[in-house]
Amino acid sequence: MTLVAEPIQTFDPLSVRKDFPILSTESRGKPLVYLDNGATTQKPRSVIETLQTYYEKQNANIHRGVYQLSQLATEGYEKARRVVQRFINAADPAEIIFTRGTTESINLVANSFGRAFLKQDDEIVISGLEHHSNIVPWQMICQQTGARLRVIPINDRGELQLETLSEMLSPQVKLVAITHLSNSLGTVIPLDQIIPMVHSVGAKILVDGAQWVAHAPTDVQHLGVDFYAFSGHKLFSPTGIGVLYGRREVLEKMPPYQGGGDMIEQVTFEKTTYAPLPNKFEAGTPNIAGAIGLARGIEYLQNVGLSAVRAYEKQLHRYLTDRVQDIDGIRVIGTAREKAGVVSFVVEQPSISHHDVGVMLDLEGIAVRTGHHCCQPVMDRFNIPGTVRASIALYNTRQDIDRLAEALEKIIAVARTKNRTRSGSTATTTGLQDVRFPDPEGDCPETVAEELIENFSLFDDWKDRYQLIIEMGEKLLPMPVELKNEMTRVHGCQSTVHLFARKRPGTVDSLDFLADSDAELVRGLIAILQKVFSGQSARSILAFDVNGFFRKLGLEDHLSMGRRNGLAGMVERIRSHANQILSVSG
Ligand code: 7TS
Repeated sequence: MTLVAEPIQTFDPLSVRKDFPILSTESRGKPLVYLDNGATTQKPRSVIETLQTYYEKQNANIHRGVYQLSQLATEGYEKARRVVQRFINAADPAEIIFTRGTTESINLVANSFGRAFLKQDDEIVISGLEHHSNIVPWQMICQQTGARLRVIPINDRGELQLETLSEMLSPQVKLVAITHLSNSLGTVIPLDQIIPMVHSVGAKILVDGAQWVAHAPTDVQHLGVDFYAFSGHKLFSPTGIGVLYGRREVLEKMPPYQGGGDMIEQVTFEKTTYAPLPNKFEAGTPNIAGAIGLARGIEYLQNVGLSAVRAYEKQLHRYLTDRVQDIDGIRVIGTAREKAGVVSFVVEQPSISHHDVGVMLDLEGIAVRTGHHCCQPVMDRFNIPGTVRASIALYNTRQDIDRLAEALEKIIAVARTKNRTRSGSTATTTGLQDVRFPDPEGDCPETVAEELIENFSLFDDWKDRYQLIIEMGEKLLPMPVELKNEMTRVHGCQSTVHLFARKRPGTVDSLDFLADSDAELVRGLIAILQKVFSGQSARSILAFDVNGFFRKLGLEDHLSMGRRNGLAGMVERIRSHANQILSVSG
């Protein structure tokens, strides 16, 4: 698609897709379906080329060189500020502060506004929908100042309870920090109702626009916000660049957040005076290429036309919601009347952990996010550990959603068939003597490990190795429910994991263990650990090079960081039992 001066009001998603090189690549041997735009968006060719051109032809530090290159870079950076200003309709470019992203923008306000205006017993109000980055900075500043953090609750649909907000608001409230669009549930917040309420008690309002800005036009003056934060990478632009908009009158009264170069007027050892806005808040060399790339990303979106994007995505979101909720066995989490961008759900019948669904979708070339989405309080509110989340952008199509729905239907159908044939891992028992533990598979962990490595080496493709792990998990010996308690729970895993170990009867220092998880992949990993360790002597378990073994199986490269941490947690638990056995047996 070529860039045009006037926004086009209808657009063809297939033509838009051609502007994003990554969308024509494959993942796991299948055409990529990218539905994780809430985490980050893909970049159009114009943004990628802008970065390259900047580094090839314009790179220099800004605001300081007398030479032409530095002036070019400075012009590009300051032009980017004006592009952002117009994008959100700020009154003045000085109200646009470049940051690393939403997280840094919020931390800036929490620290600077907090230090200037918060005291004991003041109140900060946030909502039950917030991302951790709009919770933790406020908790930290409350601890430092003695202010209190209060939370607007959400209802079963995932909407804010505005009646409670109106009860909470009092002159003690100094700031309300709230998302514009929830990243975990897709709820759109009725800012037009909230902002006048907040201002009526003299409080300031910060809006976290991380999820919103790519989906619809934003006008900070019309909204009447005091602060508005967003990230470039969720807006078709590079990572490491973001924006804090602040009303000039408020920013003027706030002290700098960080000290350093480019934010001063004059420095002596006795006293420093600060530069005017926006430099006061931009200490050090900023992300110059990032800012220029962000301006290009915004221009791209403006050329497509945000109103057209909004209209198209509304239909697409409706289609996504309908397709997902029509699948038997799936429950959509978050059913607010006004939603955008995101559809979150759990697979309940049969119950399949969000992580397993994500891994199985990945094998079909479909990228979604799974987990708590950095919104643990939202998950707690719905009493679930996490969800599967599909989040759309302007380049997604009905075909993408059809691929997702078809893959989900297949995953559920396969799980139902397996459940019918599975012996059941929730066996109960009356005493430990009835419980079956696996017998050792070899003389020592090394021999079993070698055999496993050989089996795995028959499969080059991770997809086949993954299948092998899942099949091993299916043969796991059942762990009685009585053994699944807080004592046997292994924390630090994304899924629920229990591990019970004991000295193997009739041996000097061998270890037996049983473990189970609600996640299929983890059951497979448990089976691997069991083959290598169960029935082996504590000494040989402690001597075994487990990391080398995982590397050779290919686990290091293919497991997510969370899964690797969980696996390390299980190994740690096994090793600590081995140590205990040794200390008792002397
Ligand atoms: N606020 C919201 C509402 C977000 O969704 C995110 C990131 C942030 C703040 C933090 O943005 P950052 O750019 O500073 O990291 N949300 C997500 C997500 O939903 N999946 O990955 C990141």
